Amino acid sequence: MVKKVLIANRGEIALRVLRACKELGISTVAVHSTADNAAMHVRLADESVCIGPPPSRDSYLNIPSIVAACEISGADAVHPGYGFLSENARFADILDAHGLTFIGPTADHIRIMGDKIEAKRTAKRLGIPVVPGSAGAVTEDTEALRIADEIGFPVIVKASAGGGGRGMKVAKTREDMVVALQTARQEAGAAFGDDAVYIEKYLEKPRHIEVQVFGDGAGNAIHLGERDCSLQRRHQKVWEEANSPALSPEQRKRIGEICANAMSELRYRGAGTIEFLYENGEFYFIEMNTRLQVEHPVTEAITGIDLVHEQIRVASGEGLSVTQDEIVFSGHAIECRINAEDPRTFAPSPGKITYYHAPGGLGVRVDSGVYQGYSIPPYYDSLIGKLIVHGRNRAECMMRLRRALDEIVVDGVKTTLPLFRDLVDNPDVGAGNYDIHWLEKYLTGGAKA
Ligand code: MV4
Repeated sequence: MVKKVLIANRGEIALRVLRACKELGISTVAVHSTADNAAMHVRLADESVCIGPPPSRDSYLNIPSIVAACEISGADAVHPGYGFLSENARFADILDAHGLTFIGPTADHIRIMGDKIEAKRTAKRLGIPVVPGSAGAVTEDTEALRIADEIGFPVIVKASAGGGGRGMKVAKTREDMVVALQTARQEAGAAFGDDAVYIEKYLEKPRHIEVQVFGDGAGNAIHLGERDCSLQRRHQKVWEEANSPALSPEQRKRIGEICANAMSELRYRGAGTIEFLYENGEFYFIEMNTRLQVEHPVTEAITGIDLVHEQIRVASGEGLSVTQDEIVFSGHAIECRINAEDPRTFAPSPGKITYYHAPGGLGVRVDSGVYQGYSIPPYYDSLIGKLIVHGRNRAECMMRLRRALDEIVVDGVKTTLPLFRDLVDNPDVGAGNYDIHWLEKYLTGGAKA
């Protein structure tokens, strides 16, 4: 087992990883920018190293500083959390070259999935259903038109180096096609230094359903069910739940097995998330994330499995602690992302938390790095905590969520809590009746009451 883990992240996820390390008897090293001297992860870690000034590029993204922090602290492994360097293949290679363990997949697997064309080609080869579209990159207008005519309009042009909603253009008709292709190409070239684009059938009202997978790198792989992340705004997830209200147990088992078999064949190591659009009973692969995700606690709630423990185990070469047959899915879980933002405009609201009270009770979990008197710095994303609620079924989960939202108090900054108090009482949300566009329509007053 690894002995001393450097946590190359901040905020709630740094604390989340720290807790798993403590449970496993592993020493922890926090790294932090000068804006995070007073952060909870720094206080709770066994050791801490300041790695630079507030801007991420000079601290949490600064690879030489992080490698140096490993050397001075004697850490033998690095957990990257999510965001920052978590999907940086070069970082994984550099750690490897220094004899340090990257708690994540191989650099090669990160690289494959980071290239969306290569990811889709790989998924298809492994038997995962993909969105109909071009076989690879499309360079010629005539070729683009031929493919679009074949699959039918509307189509979407996506940047191969994009992902997470960056670099996409929809063409509703044949007339839009040439402009969509040109703009997508041009924007991709400017944003990513890679202008490769591909074409897909545009799905109009899908849900976003993602499957949690885990591999040991030796061909053993499992799935931990799915999460429904359709409630989002501008590609930022707001509310996630497991199971998806849209799936039957048979559909869950089938897509889960397809994903686990694919990861087994790929000899994937570590945690992964296979993202699908789901429409009219069919799954369509869009991307794979090669990291632990923000919303992983809903999966932990329904399986009882600590995903960070599993990450550390497989990175240490110990193998997974469970087989597929041993996994029992139990009840329902919902996560609300609490952001320090105006609940209507979503404008960031950094500043001092003057009063804080966390909710508690059966089935309630709060993952957060904040405390009363803490000042949220303005330099990073606005996620300040996650409220995760579990119940024996979705109705009980919603009931418990309503109660927990009533208990929690965060004063001094604006938060998204009022939005969740509205959502938990909304009939569509209550019925699980929503797609990826629902929240944005609701926020602009277009959704059914
Ligand atoms: C799509 C799509 C419709 N059809 N692909 C956006 C994020 C990126 N991961 C993929 N995205 C989409 N791809 C096809 N063929 C609609 C979206 C999309 C979306 C997907 C998931 C969650 C929220 C979304 C919001 C807008 C668009």
